[in-house]
Amino acid sequence: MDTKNQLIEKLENKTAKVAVLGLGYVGLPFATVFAEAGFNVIGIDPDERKIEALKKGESYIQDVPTELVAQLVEAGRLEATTDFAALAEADAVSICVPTPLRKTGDPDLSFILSVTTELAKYMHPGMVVVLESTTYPGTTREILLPQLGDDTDLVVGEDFFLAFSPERVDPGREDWTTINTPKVIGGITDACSEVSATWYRGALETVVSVTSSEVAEMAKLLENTFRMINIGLVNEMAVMCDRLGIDVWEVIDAAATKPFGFMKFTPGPGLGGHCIPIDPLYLSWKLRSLNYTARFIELASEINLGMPRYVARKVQDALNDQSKSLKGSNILVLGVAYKPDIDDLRESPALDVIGLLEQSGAVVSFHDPYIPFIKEEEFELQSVPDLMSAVKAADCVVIITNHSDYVYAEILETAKCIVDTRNALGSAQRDNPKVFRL
Ligand code: SAJ
Repeated sequence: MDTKNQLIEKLENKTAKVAVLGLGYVGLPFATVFAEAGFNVIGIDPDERKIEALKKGESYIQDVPTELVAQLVEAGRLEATTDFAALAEADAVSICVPTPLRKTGDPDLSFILSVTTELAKYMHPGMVVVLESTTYPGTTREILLPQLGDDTDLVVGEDFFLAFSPERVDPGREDWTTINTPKVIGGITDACSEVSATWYRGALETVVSVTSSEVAEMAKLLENTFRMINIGLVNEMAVMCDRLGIDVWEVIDAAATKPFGFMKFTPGPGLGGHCIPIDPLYLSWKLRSLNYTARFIELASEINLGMPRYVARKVQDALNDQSKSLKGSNILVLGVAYKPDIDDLRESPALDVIGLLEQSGAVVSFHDPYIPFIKEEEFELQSVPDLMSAVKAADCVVIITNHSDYVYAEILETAKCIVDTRNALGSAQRDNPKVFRL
């Protein structure tokens, strides 16, 4: 039996040893799902704290229950190590490392490059490798293949199999999970697509095979660019409606009554998170290298990046209404996580709003039930311990993230004035003189 069919047999009977490189919000759910499905999984991550926690049977990811980790570790289904040498025994490897942006706005592939260099040391015939990290089209073929194939004399599609499958993890979501969210996967060759899809079908409910790794890479970028551009559109609608004296929230609700051909997005203080503000810039960066300007992405990014400043101006208008200046005023920011009811601060526009207000001399504090403190280069702040006394003391309260924990009626009653960037107070406050809305 040839290498491909031997590997397929091990994947189908789940005797294949699975390795997951990177145990963050994508890697740990992936590792537990494949372990639950019956594979023996070893998680590899350079962060000792993560490995120690997992060895003790503890989860550090909101969506992965500690009881599940404990049970899988106890059963010997899930192991964890910082040592990449564990890859020597692996048959199926999933790469789930971060793909952030550099300060320059260019893609930072350093995490992919470092784990690929390690993986190349342990490559052997009969391995399948799948990259999950969001990246520009061509990364799997141009970056991983040379290191995993050419440098090891292994022939892709015969000795080893290489594919891309975009992660679709939405932190905090309970309806769509790693197991039931349809998973797109595409290989360097047809045999790579076949082997990798066989592996994934051993644990995931719906696996959608596409003809190449580039199609899979681009599908993910379309998904998230679609969101980023539509959020940019409604943010610009908010600015235009403000100029026109029209309630943008009522406009959007009215448009959303259309049962077809429309998808509701809402304006906000900017674009946060680990995906939406970042992934599209991987695409525009790649196209620039091909002398093409991805105008929609660049325009939407410009609009979204301008929203924190737009909000800071709203705060200035609200204070001006009380004949107060920004300088010296006490501003309370409510909600700093990048979206409601989660504890993730990555790329949160709240950080930009706070920075801008502080630059104008305002005295800024924040409250967030999920985030106890903020440690940025420009400032460090603790979440205020007593919410309502802080609301009462503030010259202006700014709702940046509309966590469902807040009792907005009480905040409305107590605050001197409120800038509501999420329509958290509802359109009934449209004519309330102390409420300023996007
Ligand atoms: N946002 C708006 N207006 C909107 C929607 C979002 O301002 O109408 C803002 C949010 O406040 C946040 C940012 O955009 O700051 C991103 O929001 P998001 O809802 O897209 O949340 P994410 O970043 O967690 O997106 C994830 C994505 N999942 C993956 O990339 C695997 C995205 O593809 C999902 O569609 C999204 O969750 C989801 O549907 O919740």
